[in-house]
Amino acid sequence: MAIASSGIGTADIETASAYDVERVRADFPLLRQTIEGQPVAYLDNAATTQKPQAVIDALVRFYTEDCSNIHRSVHRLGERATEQYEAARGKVRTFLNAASEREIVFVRGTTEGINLVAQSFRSRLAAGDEVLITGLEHHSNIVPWQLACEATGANLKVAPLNEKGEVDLDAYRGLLGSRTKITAFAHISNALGTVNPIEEMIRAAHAQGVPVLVDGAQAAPHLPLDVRALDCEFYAISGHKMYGPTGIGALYGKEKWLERLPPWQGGGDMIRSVTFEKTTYNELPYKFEAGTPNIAGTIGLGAACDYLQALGRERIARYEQTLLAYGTELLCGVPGLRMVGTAAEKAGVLSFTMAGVHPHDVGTVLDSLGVAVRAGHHCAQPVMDRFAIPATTRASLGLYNTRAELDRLAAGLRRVGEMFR
Ligand code: 7TS
Repeated sequence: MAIASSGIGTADIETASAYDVERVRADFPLLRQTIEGQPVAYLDNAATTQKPQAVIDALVRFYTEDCSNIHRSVHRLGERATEQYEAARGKVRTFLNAASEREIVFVRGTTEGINLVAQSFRSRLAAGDEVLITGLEHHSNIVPWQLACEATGANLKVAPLNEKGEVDLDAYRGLLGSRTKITAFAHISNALGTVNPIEEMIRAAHAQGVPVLVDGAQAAPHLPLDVRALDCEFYAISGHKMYGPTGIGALYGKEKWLERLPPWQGGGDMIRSVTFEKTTYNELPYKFEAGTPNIAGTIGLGAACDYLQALGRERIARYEQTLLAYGTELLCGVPGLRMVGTAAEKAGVLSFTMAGVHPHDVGTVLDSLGVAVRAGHHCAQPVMDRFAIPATTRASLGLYNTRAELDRLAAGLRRVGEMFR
């Protein structure tokens, strides 16, 4: 599934050239905006992505024509809202290739998906047990496990990274053992772009009987996904990083595991019956969906799944790989620039430092040129610590970015170098 960042073959170039990026860009109204007299070069896709008209229309249509609560009203607005909400679940199931819609829980995003598992999993953790993560995790795949460990006396173990920003697989395997109760890792690192060899990591965990949670926040917009082939127990995604709305995401969980885990939030819709003496819970996936959900957002997420499927996820991945190769070469030629994260398998993230210039200054100068990047620790402070730097500047690519935008990025960085010399 991972795509090599080097050695792009002729077939890939042919596929990439068949990809009409200008047509794709026309689907995204925000990209028509100018900043400082230039069209915005939006290179902050790892933080959030822009939305195609089809997603915006789905939100507007819901609020204009179908607004109602779900799973309760007998009137037809309620029926329409429920139908669309559940249709979106089917789209996410297809997007992830899950076996059943019972395995798709709607949540606020990846953060909430991970918190759901970490919280529910407390019932299975005791003093001396271990939770294994890696050194490249986003804070949202660290802190929920720290909270679970604090509450239960379990210990958090961390597999280290090498100089390129790859997980040391031997160390990872060595840390898996009879005490390990669950392991959680990112499919793709937001700070470095590393694509983890998750198939191998899942196999290694399963060989020890350890269930796996994959943080798919950065993979969902970039790679075709198949949770059944991966065989992971849990996979978490965020709508807003895959061209869908904010405040909505999904947690895939194997039915067996979702049945096993207790609910983590109580409220309406997650119950079958309630008395003061005893409450019984609703069937899957509703057991984990307490309260009125983000109905419009869910429908918008379904529209984003449709959009990515129609464009072709394999084609998107190939196109972005050609962009990454182009951008990497350009940036490596900028004087004083050091790339942070040089894994053999990478997705479209260019994280770097510039000698003698603070990343925030780099970001501010680029903004004045209409180039939007992120500067900071990217909610992955342990990654920064590993490379002994406080922050990086990060350009992260999406399916609508172009070589011309990367040219503008590189020209801007040369300008930064001259300004701060
Ligand atoms: N996991 C990874 C790998 C992420 O990149 C992010 C967000 C999250 C989890 C959390 O996702 P959320 O949708 O629940 O917030 N990453 C970033 C980023 O790189 N810049 O801003 C948010």
